[in-house]
Amino acid sequence: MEPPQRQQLALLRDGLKRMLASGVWADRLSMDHLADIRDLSDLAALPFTVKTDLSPALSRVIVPRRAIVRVHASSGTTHQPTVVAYTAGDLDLWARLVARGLAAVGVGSDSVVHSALGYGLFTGGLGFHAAAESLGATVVPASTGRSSRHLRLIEALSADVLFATPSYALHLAESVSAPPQIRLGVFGAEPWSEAMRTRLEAAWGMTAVDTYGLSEMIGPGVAWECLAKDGMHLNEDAFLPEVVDPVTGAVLEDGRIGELVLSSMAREAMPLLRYRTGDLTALERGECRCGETLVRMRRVVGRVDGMVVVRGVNIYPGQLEAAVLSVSEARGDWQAVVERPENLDVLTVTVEGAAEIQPAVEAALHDVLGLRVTVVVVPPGRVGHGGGKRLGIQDRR
Ligand code: DLL
Repeated sequence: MEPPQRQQLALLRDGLKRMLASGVWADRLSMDHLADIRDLSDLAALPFTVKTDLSPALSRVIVPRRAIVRVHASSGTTHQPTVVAYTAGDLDLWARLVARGLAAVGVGSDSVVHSALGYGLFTGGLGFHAAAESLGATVVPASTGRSSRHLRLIEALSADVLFATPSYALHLAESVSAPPQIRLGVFGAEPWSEAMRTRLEAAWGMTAVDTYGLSEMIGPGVAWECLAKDGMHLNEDAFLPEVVDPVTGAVLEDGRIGELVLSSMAREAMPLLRYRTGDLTALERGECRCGETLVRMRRVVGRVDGMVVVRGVNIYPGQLEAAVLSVSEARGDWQAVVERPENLDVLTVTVEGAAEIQPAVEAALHDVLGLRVTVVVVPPGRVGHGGGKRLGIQDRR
């Protein structure tokens, strides 16, 4: 067995032992489960954890209350927010895992980082903040909202790195004729496409990289893209990844797209076994061009629950985004709603731009989806962006 696999097996067994000793998981796990684990592949025989297993709030914390130093919550766009807890050791691990990805793309003591991620219950702001500070960077905790202030601050403080959701970064760039130059953008927290990367890089004159995480695991810091931009390196020394068939739960081989399942056995306060993330991606092994050997996860293509079926066609938000952005005159802010007046599904996509682009956007959407879509073009600034995550396709049927 390869040494990293041996480490992962030790991590799994240790995490499971702590979960069992706490009694918190007695309804789901027993000593038999621990005895069954002889090899990493035995992970597949253990039960899954789903979002509803994590309520009521803090019921799955396996350390005494006095060991908890912080709580955060998932953004909860599709469900109730889930509260997650951290010990001091978890915060330290978190900063190290996020810092690993930031260091790989050159964030260090010479960097001035403008963080337009939300500070608060959302893990993005504080999670990235601690990591960038630990690398010695100068961090501007600008948080979300007030676009003009962001642009003024970036200019005044000569920031060279931007942390934001990709949709908000594009919104900021498009709210002025010439945004300040930024060297590097570190983006995540919502699905985004290669078309969006191209747009962002052109708008800011930057290199844009992807980063992935979720509150239930720790927040950002699960996986990070290096400058080779060839998939995100998954921090396997803290999270054990699997990709499963979303319907049957069977583990899929590397390269196949399915639901990402993660086990956070290095966590102290709230380790989770085989957590169903709901995110669709594929895993790939082998050395990256940057020399890193951690398993890579592909760009998230959507969520298991983010798909809407319109007149029998499965549609993911990422497809809409790619189609809208393929029309160069269309701006990056868009909204999509499905309704069912008179028993017929109608998908309406609202985009910002000049009225003349309407037929081009309609054609691009028809091309990508194979479906007629109603396109409404509104003047720039009407769709708007508060700085948080972009909502998916709203289903009002
Ligand atoms: O969004 C953590 C984060 C903050 C990641 C900042 C990256 C940057 P939650 O609010 O719990 O945590 O939302 C987690 O967001 O299950 C995915 O559906 C989605 N998501 C996060 N990163 C990406 C990404 C943070 N790079 C949920 N691409 C996850 C696509 C992402 N989706």
